[in-house]
Amino acid sequence: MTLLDSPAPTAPDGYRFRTQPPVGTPASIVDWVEGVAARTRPDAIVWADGSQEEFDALAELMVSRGTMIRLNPEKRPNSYLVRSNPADVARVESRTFICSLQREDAGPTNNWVHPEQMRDTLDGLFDGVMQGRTMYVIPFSMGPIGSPLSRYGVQLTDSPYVVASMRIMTRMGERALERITETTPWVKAAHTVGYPLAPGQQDIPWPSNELKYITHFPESREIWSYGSAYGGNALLAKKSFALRIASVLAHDEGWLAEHMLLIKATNPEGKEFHLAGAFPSACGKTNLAMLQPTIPGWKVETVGDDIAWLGIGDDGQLRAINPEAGFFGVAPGTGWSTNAVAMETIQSDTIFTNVALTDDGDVWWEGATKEPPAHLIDWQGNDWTPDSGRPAAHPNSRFTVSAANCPSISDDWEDPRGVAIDAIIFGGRRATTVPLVVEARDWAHGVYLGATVSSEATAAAEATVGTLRRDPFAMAPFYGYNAADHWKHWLEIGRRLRAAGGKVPRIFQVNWFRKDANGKFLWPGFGENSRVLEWMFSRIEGQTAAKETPIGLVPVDGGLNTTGLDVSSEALAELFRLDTAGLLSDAEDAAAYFDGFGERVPAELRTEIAALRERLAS
Ligand code: SAT
Ligand code: MN
Repeated sequence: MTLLDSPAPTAPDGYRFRTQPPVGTPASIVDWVEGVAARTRPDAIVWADGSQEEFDALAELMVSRGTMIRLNPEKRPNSYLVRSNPADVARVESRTFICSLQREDAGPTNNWVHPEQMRDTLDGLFDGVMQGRTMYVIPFSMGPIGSPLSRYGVQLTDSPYVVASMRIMTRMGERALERITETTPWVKAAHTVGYPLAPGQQDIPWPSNELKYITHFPESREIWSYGSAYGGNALLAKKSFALRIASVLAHDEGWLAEHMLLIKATNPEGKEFHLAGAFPSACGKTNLAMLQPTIPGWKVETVGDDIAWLGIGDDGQLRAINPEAGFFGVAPGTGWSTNAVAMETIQSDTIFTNVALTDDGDVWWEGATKEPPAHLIDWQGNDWTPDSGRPAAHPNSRFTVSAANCPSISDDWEDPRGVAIDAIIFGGRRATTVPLVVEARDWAHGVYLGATVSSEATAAAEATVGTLRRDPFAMAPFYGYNAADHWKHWLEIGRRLRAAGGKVPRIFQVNWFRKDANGKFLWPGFGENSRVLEWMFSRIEGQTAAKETPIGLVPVDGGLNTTGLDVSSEALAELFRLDTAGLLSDAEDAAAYFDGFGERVPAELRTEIAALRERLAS
C-alpha cells in the first residue's frame, strides 16, 4: 500500500474525505506531498477540497475530540469556540527564522540560521512527526482566483483546526488547485503540531509542542513550521507566505508585499479614494479598516484588514489586492461602541479562539460589552466572575471570519486588477512627539516615515509592554529579507511610478495616540479619524493648503474639519505641537537605528535624516 492509498479518516457524520489527488494535480505537488508523507508518516492523507461539507465534517471531528465547542446556534449560528494550550497563544518571534544562504540577506530584524543547519534540525523534528494523525493537503490562492497579482501555495498540516481556519482565511481547495499547472510557481508550506500519537494513544484537544520552529527559506520559497497550531505560526498563508516569502518574491519581481490595510473612502460628492495603511500590532488597524465616519456624507468600506500586495498596473497606477479572504482579528477591545462593523461581521460563521464562554453558549471578551456577565467560563476552561481578578479572554484571543461576512466589505475588494491607491499612511502608537497627521514632502520623505515607524510593544513582540519599538513599515516581524533592501525597493518603486506617468500616491504619517501631560489621549480616534482622512483627500484633490513644518506638511489653522468635534482648542494645538527637542532626539534615534543596518541603508534615507536635522535646528 502506498501512502496515497491510505485509509480515510471518517468523520462522525459519515462524511468521506477525499484521499486521492484530483485528476490533473501537477506531479510536482503529488511528489512533494508523497515526500513529506514519507518523512512524517501520517496514518492518512486528505486532499482538502474546500467545500462546506468538508468544513462541517472537520468541525464535527473537532467537536467530538473536544477541540471545538459548538456555540449556541440561536446566539451565534455556525460558530465555534476553541481553547488553545496556554503555552500556545500567539506568534512567537523568537522562534521565527529566515534561513537565507547569507546572514546579511536576512538582516538585523530577523533570526537567522544557515539553511543547511536548519534543514538538519527539521529533518530530525519532522521524522515520523505525524504518526497517528491525518495529513491534510491544502492548495490555496493568495488573492482573487485568477488575478494576475495572485500567487499560489500548498500547505500540509496535521491540524484540522488549521484546515478549517485556512478555509476562512484563504481561497483554498479545488478552485485553487485548478489554477496550479505544471508551470505555475507555488510555495511549499509544511506544518506540524509536533505531537505524534503512539498506537492507541489518546489525543488531546490542542496538541502542540513546547519546542517551536517557524522557518522560512527565501531562496527556495519554502516554509516549515513545527510545534504550534496558533495563528501566524500555523496558518502559513498569512504572515509566513503573504508577507515573509511574498516580500522576497515582490522584491525580485518589482512589486510590494506589505503589512497594510486597504480601504475605500467615498466623499459626499460620490468620489472614491483608496488608501493603504501600515500600522504595527495594537494600533487600531482593524478599527480603521472598518471605520464608520462621524462626518456627514462620508463612507468608508473595507478592502483588507491586514495585508496588501501592490504593483504598478498597466495604467501606471499603484494597484493593490488583499491576498487574504478572511479576518483573524483580536477579540478583546472589539465591542459595539468601538467597532460595530466587526461585531456584526462575527455574528455567525466564526471560529473564536481563547475567548470566554457565556452560560447561554455564546462568547464574551473584555470590551465586548461594558458590563461583564456575572459568570463565564474563561479561556482556560475555568469558572470566572468579574471579581476573579484576571481576564476572561486571553489578550491575544481571536475571531476567524470570512471577509465576505463583513457588512462594510467594498464591492471592489475582489477586483482582479486591484484597486488604484491614492494615499499611503504610516501609523504608530506614540504618546508624545508625533503629531496627529503629517503629509510627506515627497516620496523619499514618505519612505523615511515608513522606515522609522515606531510603536509600543504588543503580546507577540515578547517585549516589555510600553517600551518603544522601531517597526519599519510595520514589517519588522514580517520581513523575508534585509529591511534596508526593502526601503531601497520602495524608493525604486517611487521612481518607476513616476516613470509610468500615473498618479503617484501621497504618503502620510498618522498618530492617533498622542497624550497630554496627564496621560490622557488628546484625540478621540475611532470614527473621528474620518476627519483626518477627509483632510488627506482634500490635499490630494488640491482643495486645501497645508503648512510647511520641518517634519512635513500639516493642516493650516482651521484646515482640519472639527465641526461637531468635542476636542478643546488646547488639545488640538497639543496634537500638532512641534516638540523640537523630542523630534531631534527621535531623529538621533532613527539614525542610530539605521546604523544597525550599516552599508545597506540607502543614501537617500541618510540624506532625509540630515535634511530633517537641519530643518529642525534652524
Ligand atoms: O497570529 S498572526 O500572526 O496571524 C496575527 C499577529 O500576531 O499579528
Ligand atoms: Mn497584522
